[in-house]
Order: sequence, then structure tokens, then C-alpha cells
Amino acid sequence: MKTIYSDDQRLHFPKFEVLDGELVTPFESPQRMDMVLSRIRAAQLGTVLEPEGFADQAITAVHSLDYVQYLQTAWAEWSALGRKNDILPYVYNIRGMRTFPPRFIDAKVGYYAMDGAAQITGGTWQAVRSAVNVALTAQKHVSAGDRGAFALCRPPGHHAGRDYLGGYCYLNNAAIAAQAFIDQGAKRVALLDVDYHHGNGSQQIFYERDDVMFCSIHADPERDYPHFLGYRDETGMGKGLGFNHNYPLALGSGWSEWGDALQHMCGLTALYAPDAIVVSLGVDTYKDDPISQFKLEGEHYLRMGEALGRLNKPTVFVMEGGYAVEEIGVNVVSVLQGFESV
Ligand code: SP5
Ligand code: ZN
Repeated sequence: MKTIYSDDQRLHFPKFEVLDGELVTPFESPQRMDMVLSRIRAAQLGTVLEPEGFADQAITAVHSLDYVQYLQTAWAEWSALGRKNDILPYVYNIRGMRTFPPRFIDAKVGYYAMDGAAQITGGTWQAVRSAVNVALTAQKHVSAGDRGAFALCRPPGHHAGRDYLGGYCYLNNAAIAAQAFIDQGAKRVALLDVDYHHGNGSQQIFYERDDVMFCSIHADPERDYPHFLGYRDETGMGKGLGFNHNYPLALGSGWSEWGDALQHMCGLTALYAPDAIVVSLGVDTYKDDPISQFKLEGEHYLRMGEALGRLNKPTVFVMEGGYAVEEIGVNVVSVLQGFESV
């Protein structure tokens, strides 16, 4: 299986993040990609390719134009005021406030953020834009006939909504890849999110649509991030009713609970009979993940890959979370090898 990867994705590296009220070194780091890449090479999974370039149209098919323009210009507007630190909101656009897109940078920063865990730095736009190219290149190879491809995207994307960033995410790489299949003629695409956290951005983007079914297995949002979306009763709206499936699991869940949810999700996916599948591949479900509380072990990632492989559809894997840097590479490779083995 081909891996798509770009060094430009390193240009984003915020100085800190807030964890339990404390400033700490960011968990989402360029080093994560090194670990995954080195395991892909060691396992000889396949060639590692640079991304091709794609037009912005693929992005604005799922994100609003004003939001994309904000991401592109935020650093210039911020640093023009003499500021040198990473961009973080100091105000949020909360319930009942004015909702027109603002013009001044400080207002924009709050308006387009769901949380304070997605700083914008001088290199963020270039990294984020290149991650989209990585996802779209993987999508292109699969649509040209490869059974599977791995988009080693960074920063991740599944928390990013139509017009907001959050949770380390800026542009929704997986949603953009799913939409690309639709724009190329696919009738149905399944977006399967196995990251520890609910893919709130992906859910929002496709919530009223029946041509992209979104399914997510994740920590109960009552107890873990993103808290305000990802409950079982969110089943879609309008035309999309019945095409959104959440599997919130208790903190501490292991393979017995997780594997059952996966089996159910795969059953629904087979019934949906998609033309293509996009997997939001987070491996922060691992027992030693530093910010997560599931208990998956190494062998379970192979099982996960096999189950996804048995769906037997053209599949794009898009990297999302996973912060146990020593093991994320092994676990990602296990999923991809499991997929290829069936
Ligand atoms: C892509 C992705 O995995 N984003 C995750 C963003 C999570 N941000 C909030 C993390 C809150 C962690 N709280 C853990 C408490 C441990 N003491
Ligand atoms: Zn996650």
C-alpha cells in the first residue's frame, strides 16, 4: 500500500498546549510522523510518495470560503500587529452573540475556534494545506484503482467543522477526501472514524446528507473531549436522518466493547454498500496513550484492519490522532497490514 507524506507538514509546531489547566509540550508533534514513517519503512509497507497539488475547490466543497481565507491570512494579520506568539483566542463566539463573520483579527480568532487547542503559527497554513494535498493524493490513487492508500496527514482534521478549528485540527482532511469521491461520481461514501475522540467536525459537515454516512466509535463525550457532540441519539437530520451513527463507549473500554462496536459499524457499512470508504485513523485508543482512556493492545489493531479489509471496498486511510509516540507507528502499520491481509 502506498503512503503519501509531505515534509511541509512539519512547518506547524505550536509551542505549548493546555492540559488540565497546565501549559505542557504539545502532544500533537512532528515527531509523531517520524515514528509512523519509520515503521512504514521498516515494515516495507509500500512506496512513500510526495503529494500532488490540488485546487482550493476541493476544500471549499466542505469548508466555508470565509473560514478558509481566515486560515490563510490569520498569521499575516496577527503578526502585522507586531505579535510574535502563536495565535490563540481570548474570546469565543458563544450563544446569543452576533454571528456575522467578523473583520478584525482578534474577533476572527475567537469566531472560528471551538477551543484553545489549535494554535495558528507562522507555518500552520502551509502544513495544513499540504495535509489536504496528502489526503487528496491518496484519494486519487484509490480512485485510480488502488485498493487502499494511506494519507499520513498532519495536522489531523476530524475535529475541524465547516467553519471552525479545534482539537489540533484545521481543515478536515478525511471529509475533503470523502467529498472528492462524491465529486468524482461516487453515489455513496462511508466515513468511518476510529479515533478515540468523536469526529465532531466530520459529523457536522455531513449531518444532513445521505451520500456520506458517518460512523464514529469514541469515548463517551459526557466524560471526554469534545463533550458537546458524539452522543448516541445524534442520528442525522433531514435527508441525512439515519446516516449518522455514534458509538460512545465508557472510559476504560477495551477490545471486547470496542470490537463489538466495530462489528456493528461494519455491518451497517456493508448494508450501506458504499462505493468507497474513508477511515479517520486515530490510534489514540491504545492502552498507553497519554491523553486517552481506552485499553486497546497491539494485536487489536491487526483485528481492526482485517475487519475494515473484509468490507472489500476502495479505502483511503487518513491519519488522525495517536500520541503514544513510541507505539503509534506499530499500531498504524498493523491496521494497514490487517487491511491488506484479507
Ligand atoms: C485529533 C485528536 O486526537 N485531537 C484530540 C484533541 C484533544 N484535546 C483535548 C484533550 C483533553 C485531554 N484530557 C485528558 C486528561 C488527562 N489527565
Ligand atoms: Zn483523538
